[in-house]
Amino acid sequence: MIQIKQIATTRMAGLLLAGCALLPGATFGQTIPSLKDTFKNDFGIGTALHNAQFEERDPQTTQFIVRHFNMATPENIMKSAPIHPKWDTYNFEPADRLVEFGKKHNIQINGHTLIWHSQLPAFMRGMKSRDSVRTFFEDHIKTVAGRYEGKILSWDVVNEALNEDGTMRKSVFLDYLGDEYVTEAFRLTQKASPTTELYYNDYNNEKPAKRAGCIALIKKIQAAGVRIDGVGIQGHWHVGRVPFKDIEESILQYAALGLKVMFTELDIEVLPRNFQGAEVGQRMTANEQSNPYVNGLPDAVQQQLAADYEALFKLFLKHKDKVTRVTFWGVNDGNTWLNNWPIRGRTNYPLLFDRSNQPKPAFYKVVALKQ
Ligand code: 9MR
Repeated sequence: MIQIKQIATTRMAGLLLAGCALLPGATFGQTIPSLKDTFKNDFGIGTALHNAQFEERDPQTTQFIVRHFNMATPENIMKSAPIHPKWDTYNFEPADRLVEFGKKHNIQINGHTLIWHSQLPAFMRGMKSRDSVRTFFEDHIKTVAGRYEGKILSWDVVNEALNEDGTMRKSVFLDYLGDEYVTEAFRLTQKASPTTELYYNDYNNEKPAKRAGCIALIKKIQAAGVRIDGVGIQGHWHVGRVPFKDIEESILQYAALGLKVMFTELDIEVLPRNFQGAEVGQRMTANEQSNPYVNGLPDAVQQQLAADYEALFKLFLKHKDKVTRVTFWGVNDGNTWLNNWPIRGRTNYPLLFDRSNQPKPAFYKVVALKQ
């Protein structure tokens, strides 16, 4: 508390001083430390972006993003439904614009995602033959990964292929291609895009059972002589319940396989939820208690959120030789997916910046680790 107050006071003084020297068009946001610069010797700092942001519809938003992030993941536009809407039709325009945005602002792009059971194109629905699934699988990877060869840093080649108990998740790919499909996806991506880093990405894969399944999957890919460069732990956690021990153990175990470890979709949600993870198909019914902070976050929760982020970044820094990237799933609390999932229209507060891009106590705790 005291520390935050002190930082806040220092910040106010800083704002007043810096305010005198601001260039035309500059915002007060520029007077706070830049996240990406703060951690420039440790790991990349990323964010998920949607169209309005990478189309630069609002110059202040662009300025803010460019100041704090050096990596970006498309929140939706590179998923198979939007990028491959019909058998022989691809919509590359948004992804091309994102790549341009990255080039212009020195932001590396993490492609998300080639093979995922969710957000599949409509023509995949009801697909009932091995041959057609195989054709989709091969064409999709070849065409999409091929197009961005040399233009993006990495691909989440396969996303969320596992159940909570570590077994393979039932999907159209598992049903028709068997569990070899994961290795095969990496093999095809490597061929189509040889210079791109290749990752497996999932949520809850820091938990022991799912982690064991994830390790088995990785070992299988490696045993087949196929390249896998990293594993993404999404990091959709809940305030006061961040599984620090499991996270640390996972960093160690994944790194021991020779992989880069990254936190790819970080957010810490503060609203009531009766399950953990990020299974997009799961929903909850709204009731009187489900949206308690419409008028603001109570101080106790704000402080807990700050403490959780502080402990998390302490852990990331401890293992900075293994952790290569930390990506937040959204720029600020106003555009997080958690305002609409698992219940639509809630007021959530899972990120470091509030709805006006102002830093929250969690931001100051995180940057203070490097000061
Ligand atoms: O944040 C994304 C949201 O806008 C989409 O509606 C949703 C649909 O599938 O996907 C969200 O992103 C997910 C990511 O692609 C994979 N891991 C879980 C993320 C949150 O659901």
